[in-house]
Amino acid sequence: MGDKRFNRRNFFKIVGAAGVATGTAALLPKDAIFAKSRKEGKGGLSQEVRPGELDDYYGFWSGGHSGEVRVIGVPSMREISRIPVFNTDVASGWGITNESKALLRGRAGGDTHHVHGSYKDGVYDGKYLFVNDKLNNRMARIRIDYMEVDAIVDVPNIQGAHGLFPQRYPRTEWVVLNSEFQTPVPNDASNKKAFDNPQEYYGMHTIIDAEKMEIVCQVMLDENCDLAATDYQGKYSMTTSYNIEKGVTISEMLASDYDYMLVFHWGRIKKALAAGKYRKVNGVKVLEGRKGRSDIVLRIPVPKNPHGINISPDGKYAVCCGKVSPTVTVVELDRIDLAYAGKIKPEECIVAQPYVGLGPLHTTFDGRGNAITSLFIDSTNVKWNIAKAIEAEKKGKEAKKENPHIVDVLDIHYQVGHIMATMAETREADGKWLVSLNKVSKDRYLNVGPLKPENDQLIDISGEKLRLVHDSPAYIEPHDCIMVRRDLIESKVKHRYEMFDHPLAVTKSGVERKGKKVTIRMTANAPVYGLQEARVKKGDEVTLIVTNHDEIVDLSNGVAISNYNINFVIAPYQTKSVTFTADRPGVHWIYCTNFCHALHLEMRMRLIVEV
Ligand code: K7E
Ligand code: CA
Repeated sequence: MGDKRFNRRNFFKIVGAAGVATGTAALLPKDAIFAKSRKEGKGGLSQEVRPGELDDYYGFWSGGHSGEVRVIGVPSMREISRIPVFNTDVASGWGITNESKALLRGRAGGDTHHVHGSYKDGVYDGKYLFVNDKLNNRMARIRIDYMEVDAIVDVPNIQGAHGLFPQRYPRTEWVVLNSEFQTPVPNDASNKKAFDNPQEYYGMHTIIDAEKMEIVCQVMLDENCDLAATDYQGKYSMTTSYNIEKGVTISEMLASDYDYMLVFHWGRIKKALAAGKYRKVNGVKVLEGRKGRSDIVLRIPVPKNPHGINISPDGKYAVCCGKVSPTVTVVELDRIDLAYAGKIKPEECIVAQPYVGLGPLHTTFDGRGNAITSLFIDSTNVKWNIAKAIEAEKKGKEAKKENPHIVDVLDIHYQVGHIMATMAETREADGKWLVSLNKVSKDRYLNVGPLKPENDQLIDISGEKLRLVHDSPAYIEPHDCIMVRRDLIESKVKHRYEMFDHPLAVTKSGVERKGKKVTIRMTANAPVYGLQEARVKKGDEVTLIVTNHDEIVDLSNGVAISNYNINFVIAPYQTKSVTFTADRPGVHWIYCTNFCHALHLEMRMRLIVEV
């Protein structure tokens, strides 16, 4: 149990009893953490995480049209935290502070679908997470040490920024981001001739530099790009395309009997860039990728309107989900070299097309040669064996009839989109847990009105059969997730900020006036701010900068200005700032919103706005 004096509850008692003086926090060790690892149950996987124990995996969930990312403990399925990304979060102040506003550049709102981590040698390196914004066409990077967004890149020339995947090998230098919607390029008044001519709408496969968070280039296509993947060799990225027709209505998008899996040749892309074979559109290098005009894109025909594309953890196969076809298409990645060399036809990269059921959307892997595919229409997860599917394909029609590849089918509740197994998008897929991100929960929870939660179901995949263990409600609407072994993340995550990484970190409180601009600088040490009052004049442009000087783990302060709709939280050693116009005269209490101390309620000061 460790030293009882030092747990958080006792900390409040001690500090409370010690009085209001600042610096009482120093009575405590800086990193007093006593939680334990979970004990594994007997006879299969146990989901139980007892009080005081920690989960085995960090789950990173996209938040869909909530615009955020969520951190879920697996296997408990407890929501541990939320990382605001493209949204406004009034609890933490994301979208309210100057720091977050600078990253959001005036657009707080988003639609996150795909969260993926940065890699080294095909396994997460614990540095970054990347996430798309389908609404405003950008990509954010979250630094894992603070679990906070540190960069957002706006991507011009695309719409429906959807499939996203980082380079897996040798390390993440590039991240690819797809445009699901074709548009005119450029898409502005200069090109209004194209508005009514969908044949002049194009898709883009965008490549982003993961460190610089700048666009490397875009590959222009007639097709749209839906989901994205990268291989385990650093040679190719892939996407599915469901609108090779350039349709603008559903029936037009379904007109062709087939669509494509597109494969992008990174070596040739680098060559084309070096040779200057691009034009610049809105400041971005755009490479020619259209059919018949370029050798950097390979088009593998697949049954019409495919959706997910996932790479098996051994790096051998890409699995493309049929969506409107009840099959998945298995592409052997080694054959792509041959197809690029013109030795085989693109369709000869396909080594199996097994039946899986109705509405296959996404596939994940157990690392033991099995794939698990989500079936939206059937409302099932189907486990199937990749080698058996390939073998049956070789033997021919009769062998395929028996569906020898299917291992198990599990009913889920209901209408599943993505599924993901633990570590499945890495070389170290461990085949323990599967999460089925179901779009519909219907009757699985207490009725909360017409808008119901999603239903994330936890499934034990350690045995032959898929075993449903837990239902977990999720607020609208996660699309995808990854589950990362705890050891790859935990040691990277910090308990406090580096105070002076923030150029405005405050060490001395005070008020400074330059004309009509007033800067209020103050420290926060629970339970006091560094100032008891600040006086400004009506109409002043006020910048408030606050630094939390408490080094105690988990001792965060809030800063809220009454009637000014300003509210944010500062974690240990963190600095945040806000700028506002003092347009409401009077006495306005600035108070701490985040419970910090026995005298938390007394942690307040006056902002006096004089006329
Ligand atoms: Cu299938 Cu946006 Cu990955 Cu939703 S996407 S389910
Ligand atoms: Ca189509």
